[in-house]
Amino acid sequence: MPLPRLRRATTPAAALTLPHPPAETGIVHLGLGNFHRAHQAVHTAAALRHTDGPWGILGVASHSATVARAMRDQEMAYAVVEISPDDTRVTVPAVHTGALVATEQPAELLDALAAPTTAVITLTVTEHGYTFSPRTGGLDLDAPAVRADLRGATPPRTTIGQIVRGLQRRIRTHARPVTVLSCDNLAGNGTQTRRLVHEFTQALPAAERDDLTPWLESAVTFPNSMVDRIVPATTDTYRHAVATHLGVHDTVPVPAEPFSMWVMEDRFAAGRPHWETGGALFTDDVEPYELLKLRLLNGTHSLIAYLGALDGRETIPDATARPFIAEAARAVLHDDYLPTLTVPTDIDPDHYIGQLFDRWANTALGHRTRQVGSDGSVKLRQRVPEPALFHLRAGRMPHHLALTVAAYLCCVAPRPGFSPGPHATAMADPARETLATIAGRSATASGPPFVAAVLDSGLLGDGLRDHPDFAARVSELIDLIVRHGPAAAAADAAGT
Ligand code: CS2
Repeated sequence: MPLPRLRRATTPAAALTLPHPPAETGIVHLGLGNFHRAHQAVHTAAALRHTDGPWGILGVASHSATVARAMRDQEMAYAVVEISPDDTRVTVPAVHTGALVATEQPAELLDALAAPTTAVITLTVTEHGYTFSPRTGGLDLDAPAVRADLRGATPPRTTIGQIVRGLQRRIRTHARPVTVLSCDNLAGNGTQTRRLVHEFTQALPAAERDDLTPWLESAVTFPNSMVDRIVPATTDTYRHAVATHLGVHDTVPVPAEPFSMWVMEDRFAAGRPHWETGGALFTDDVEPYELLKLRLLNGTHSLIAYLGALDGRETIPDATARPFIAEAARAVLHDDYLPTLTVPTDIDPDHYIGQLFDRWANTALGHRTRQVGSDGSVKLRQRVPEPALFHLRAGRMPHHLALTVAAYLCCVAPRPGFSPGPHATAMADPARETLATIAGRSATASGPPFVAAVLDSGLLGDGLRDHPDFAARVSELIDLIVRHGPAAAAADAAGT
């Protein structure tokens, strides 16, 4: 007999983290992906268990309708399947009050952003969703979607365009304050979002700017935040886990590791849930937490993913089980990233690092190298250039950061006669075309001129183009990967 579909009524009470879904929507969330559903939604449900409030979340999917439709079919319920090698826990946060698809319901989206009851707009749209210019790191005013949003003849499609159009409507109707909270892996994610919103506003025709700029200054805050939870893509394994644990069929469960961390600045313009009772930490200075996580976890993760994919490994735990990859991960973490950080006083670095290796080794989770390796062009810019410059300016070569860039370029820049393997080939990256063009101009995707041209394109920020020694080291390591494989390159980076 087919299982009943997951709905609040069919869910065993023990799995429901909230006895009643919130009645009011106080948060509009852009980016209804797995990460949000296993992180912010879970922390919000945990907070609401302690202190009730008008903090239901309206989830907005940017493009794909699958999750939003399934959630609507399931009365906004979905399961979080928390997986560790020895345990599986299934819970149902049910904290959403609705689910929209931005491309299908643009008017509802703007209404929600402008609603006087909306106090917080949160975002998990991935690094790629911020429409950064690959050259300036600011808003990409050349991107056709950004230009269309600035013209405003059609509903806004970019996240920044949607936010600004929503805020514009807000100021025209009631001008109540609101907070925009980025929960993406960007250094200074609030500061960067604020910059993009201001740049978009400045690029609007004068007549359309209303009093937007002074109002943005006085009524809208953009706190910085650090978010952390490993959340792979959903597969049938997790649907089966829900069926086994809850006896219902959920088409869109979310897998997650047990670990979860959320640190934010307490600068909310119009109130917020008591997230501290749901496991979040508030601080005046998020930067040390952000950099710690962005470099030690995300930076090392990228190296593991690229070396792993080139070595034919499908998952991160498979990759870290390879001694040369575990060694390279330790080296990049300890030698190249750690010296660039001020570790927050409440974190014990040895414990934190030990935990990272345990988290990456979570075989039950099956996080794929292709998922972590995707969008490297936008991710690496947040992870690699600053630490690399820290060392280069002090006259030291960060060999394992050079290896990270080399392995990335081997995965996504085509070179004749070399196949990076199926996991690298499956990595999506907005810069694939640009890299192919640069490779075409340099005759091949290796050699110092190719790497110099990549650095010159601004793909990894500005500073690295002034360090030809870094380009030369990346080029040597590319050569080793192509001729002898990733293990040989890792041995060379380690100086062995
Ligand atoms: C990963 C992150 O895909 C990636 O680039 O490094 O998604 C990572 O799993 C999360 O940031 C963990 O919090």
